[in-house]
Amino acid sequence: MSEPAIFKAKALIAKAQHIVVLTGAGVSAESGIKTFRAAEGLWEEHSIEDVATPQGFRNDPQLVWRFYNERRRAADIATPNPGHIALARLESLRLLRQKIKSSSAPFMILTQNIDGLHQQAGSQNVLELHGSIWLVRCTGCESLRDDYPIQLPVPPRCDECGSLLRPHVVWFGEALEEAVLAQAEKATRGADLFLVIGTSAVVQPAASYPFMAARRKIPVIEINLEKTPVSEIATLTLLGKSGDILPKLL
Ligand code: BJW
Ligand code: ZN
Repeated sequence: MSEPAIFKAKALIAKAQHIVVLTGAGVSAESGIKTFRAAEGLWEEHSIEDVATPQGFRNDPQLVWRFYNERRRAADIATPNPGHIALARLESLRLLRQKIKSSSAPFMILTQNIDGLHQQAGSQNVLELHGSIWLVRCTGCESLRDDYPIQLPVPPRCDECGSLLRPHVVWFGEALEEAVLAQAEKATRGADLFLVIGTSAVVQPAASYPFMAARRKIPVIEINLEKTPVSEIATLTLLGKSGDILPKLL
């Protein structure tokens, strides 16, 4: 990746007052978390319909829980990589620099990831679009808990009402939480720079946010190993690992 591109990206970041960052599985790849759509990715080993849809869970909750128990184990041993840490540092520098109070935050991460690694790296303003692997929801009484052991019994049942528990994540065909959608759209409308990092940008509605920003003529910087649909509208596409590129942008 060329030095002039890094220089241009740094200049856009220095000028921006309201940075919104959309992240995907690629940002956690260097922490040892599998992505979805790569060769040897999660969707090569598992059928999407079986493990990431409400119908799949209804048909075989044991299979789905074995999948999420394995993901909980992987997320538990993972630690933030230099990409996560650079984003957290960028946010803290922005908070120090913020001079005027504004209704839009100076820095916000919209993550499709459920692993919690941005928060573990110290990022404060993180919106989890697809939920969290650490939250478990009761399909009966809707109670939400984060204090279950890393490996749950298969399938787990609610202490309160005995109903089946499910991971608090968003599967295909399920709507994102309304409050989450509203916050993501508000942040995107208030952004004056949009970064898209480590996502194939094919899953809606997350993939639509960089396009919304581009329609408002906001610069969009993409960081990915390869080109994606976002590359068509990006001001800059920086090809490479986010853990290598992000620290260079500070
Ligand atoms: C690196 C790297 C390194 C690797 N450095 N880069 C409009 C049009 C068409 C379809 C739809 C539409 N609206 C809705 C849909 C349907 C569907 C959808 O989008 N389908 C498309 C796939 C066709 N969307 C939904 O169903 C959504 N729901 C919805 O819209 O509901 C509407 C509704 C309203 C009212 C009632 C009912 C419904 C929900 C989508 C939920 C997605 N869920 C998952 C699972 C979450 C839980 C879990 O993690 O288990 O989310 S699927 C999976 O994909 C996961 C991810 O968050 C998501 C995105 O994947 P991501 O992060 O992009 O990963 P990859 O693997 O694809 O890409 C990794 C990238 O990183 C690659 O580009 C690499 O090159 C790169 N990379 N190493 C930098 N080191
Ligand atoms: Zn319950």
